[in-house]
Amino acid sequence: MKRLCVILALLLFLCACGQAVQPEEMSVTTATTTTPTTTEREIDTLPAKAAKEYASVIQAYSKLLRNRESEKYEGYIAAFMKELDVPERFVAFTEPFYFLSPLGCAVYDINKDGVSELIVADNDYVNDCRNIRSIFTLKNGKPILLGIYGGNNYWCDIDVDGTLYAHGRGGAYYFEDRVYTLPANGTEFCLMEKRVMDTFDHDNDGIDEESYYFEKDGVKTYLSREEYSALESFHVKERLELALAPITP
Ligand SMILES: [Ca+2]
Ligand SMILES: [Ca+2]
Repeated sequence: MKRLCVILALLLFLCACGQAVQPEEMSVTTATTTTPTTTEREIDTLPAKAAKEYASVIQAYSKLLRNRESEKYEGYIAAFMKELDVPERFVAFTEPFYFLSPLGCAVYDINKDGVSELIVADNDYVNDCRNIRSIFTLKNGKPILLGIYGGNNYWCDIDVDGTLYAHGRGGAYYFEDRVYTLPANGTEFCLMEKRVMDTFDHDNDGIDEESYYFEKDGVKTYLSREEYSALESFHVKERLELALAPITP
């Protein structure tokens, strides 16, 4: 059962990242985390123009927060997906909506193409991450969902250069770190690289297998535990300090 839950959670994480689903397996351990530099930046949190452009998103989140305890919450999530015309690849990924904390939002031109993206995030940090919940951009004046993040074991942070760092954990057995960038005018984040630590007992013989690997451009390279831990590119370097405008329920 534990294994099933972990795999299910992993599938959801992969789905959230807009990638082909490859059910690999699980792992233990503590991932090495480098403490990011946090730079205070003056960001116009939510200018009137952006508040208007992204009003449908902000209102949709308000409605979710307001009805968080409703018995019909599932229906509210479905309505959220429909109202915002959420791309098919995200529709089944509802887990994050069951773990909503107080939320805020801000705009930032992640890919420096002149269009500011809307970033919805928790007001509080989680696991030393900003804990981004979703990111939207505008296409022909309409908000388009680029990604949904978060949930019980997932969190996500962003660097001032627009690089997105997504982290997923499947119990104590599996850790995955992914690095994404958003191309100019893009409607999807591109996976740049990922690393995986997997110490699940795959053959169920009571002994955990251990594997560590790095993946880039579809090429998987297996590593020793030391090599895995020495990889440094998987955590935010200069965190984008978002001064969030609260989303009121
Ligand atoms: Ca942009
Ligand atoms: Ca085994």
